[in-house]
Amino acid sequence: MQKSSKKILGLMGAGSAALVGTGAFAQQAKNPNVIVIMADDIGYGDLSCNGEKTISTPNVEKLASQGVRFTDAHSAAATSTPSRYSFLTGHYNWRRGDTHIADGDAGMIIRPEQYTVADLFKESGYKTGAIGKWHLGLGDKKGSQNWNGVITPGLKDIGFDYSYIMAATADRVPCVWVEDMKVVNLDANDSIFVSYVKNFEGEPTGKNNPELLYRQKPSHGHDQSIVNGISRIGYMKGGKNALWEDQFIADSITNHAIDFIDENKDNPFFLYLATNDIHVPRVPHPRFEGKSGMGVRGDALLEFDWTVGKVLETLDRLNLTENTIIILTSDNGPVVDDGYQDLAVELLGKHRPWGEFRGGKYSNFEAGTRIPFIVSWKGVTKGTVSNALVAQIDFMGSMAAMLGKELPNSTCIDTQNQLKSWLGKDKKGRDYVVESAQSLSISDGKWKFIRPNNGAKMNKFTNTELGNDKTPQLYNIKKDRNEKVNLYDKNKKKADELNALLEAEKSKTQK
Ligand code: NG6
Ligand code: CA
Repeated sequence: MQKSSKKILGLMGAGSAALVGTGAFAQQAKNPNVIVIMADDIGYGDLSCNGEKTISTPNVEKLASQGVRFTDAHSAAATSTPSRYSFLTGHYNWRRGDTHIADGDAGMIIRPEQYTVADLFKESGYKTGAIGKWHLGLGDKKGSQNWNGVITPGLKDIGFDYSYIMAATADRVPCVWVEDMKVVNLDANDSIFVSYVKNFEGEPTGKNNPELLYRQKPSHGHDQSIVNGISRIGYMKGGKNALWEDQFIADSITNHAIDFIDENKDNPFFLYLATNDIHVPRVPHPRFEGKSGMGVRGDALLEFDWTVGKVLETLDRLNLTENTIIILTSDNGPVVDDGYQDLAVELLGKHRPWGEFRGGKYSNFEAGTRIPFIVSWKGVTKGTVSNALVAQIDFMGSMAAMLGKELPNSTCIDTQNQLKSWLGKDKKGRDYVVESAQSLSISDGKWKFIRPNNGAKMNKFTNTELGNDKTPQLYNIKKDRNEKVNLYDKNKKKADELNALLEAEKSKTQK
């Protein structure tokens, strides 16, 4: 794998040159700032701009009112690690066997030699930052990190000038912030130890000491080390001063994002702002408590909306609104009970996190990977709705086009220049998208084909229909939004066509 090469991928097409020269686009400064707000587990129906009347997310609505809101946008995968891997590299997760949901002590999945979107911006003279949830491994090898020193390789080695991150997820140890590859607030006399194999002697666990779980109890899994009265996945010991407090996670992420924007107001910047909301354990700040009427899951959605509001406010204050592209999306579809007894199921009421789609996080069905997607560039986009077929994996190709940069002959073989569709100027978008969950699926916007799979029909813990079936599935997703009628037997020709496209994708290799 080469980081850069003289040989160029033929991605640019009628990219930046054509767009930059025309209309409103020409009015904009050459190198707009780019902020990606990557939510965690927020479903298509979880944001009020997408039509559900059960929740109100006004700041996201405001963003939509000045951007392009997409109805047919897709993440590459139905869980975090593989989805984020694809987003940041332009390379499908399923081409590798090691992008499954990462432990908190996983080694770096994106290695320093792999080209990333952060490299792309950095090479274009941007300051680059990653703030919030990471979940793509740190350090060289699983379990090998020095949590008490410099954790290397780290985000600096894959293009991020600045990082302030949680190593994995809020429900996985270590429960600490890592800033520029070092644990924040670490007391030198209280070293941190992490293991995903066995507990440290004398340390309580959710399993053995349920009486210590004063904040949230697990509904499934999550019964290992206890931090702040919540048991997590994995074992950790020490680092008392460095432990995050769950109710301040969103504030901490948001404040660091604001600081990053402030510090870079005079130069182009790329900020990957990955919220912890609304992943489990859901512990929003007390000021959101009870505000949604849906319990902590709904309150965390309001907290997410607050973060969006703070970003918009900061850009306004610094006069950067017109010169900043904001992309708001989510890593995968929604889940209600994801392992803690937080009353999310009981208090959901009529709210449909998945909108009109079937399944959810983990699923081959549409709600697994059909995600919220808004692209806003004030002055260029204008509060429209687009039904174009778009995919997160095109971030790399589209941004390269915007920057007038050619992508190196690297692993980013799956990304396309979709800048025109992302800015609402092309109504069609991609010819098809590939999605991965339990199986691989492909959709051309009208037809969706799911490969046969022997997996379970249900995730019985989260109560999610997984979309696994021993026979191939073909749905007319335009009409049959809920994937109820399998048309495979009636239209084998279409299924074969789509399957052949999938096969062709699978055999594509690095040039
Ligand atoms: C699952 C966890 C779930 C969540 C998920 C990753 C259990 C029982 N479930 O294994 O709670 O952490 O992994 O979510 O442990 S993701 O959004 O980061 O992919
Ligand atoms: Ca997720």
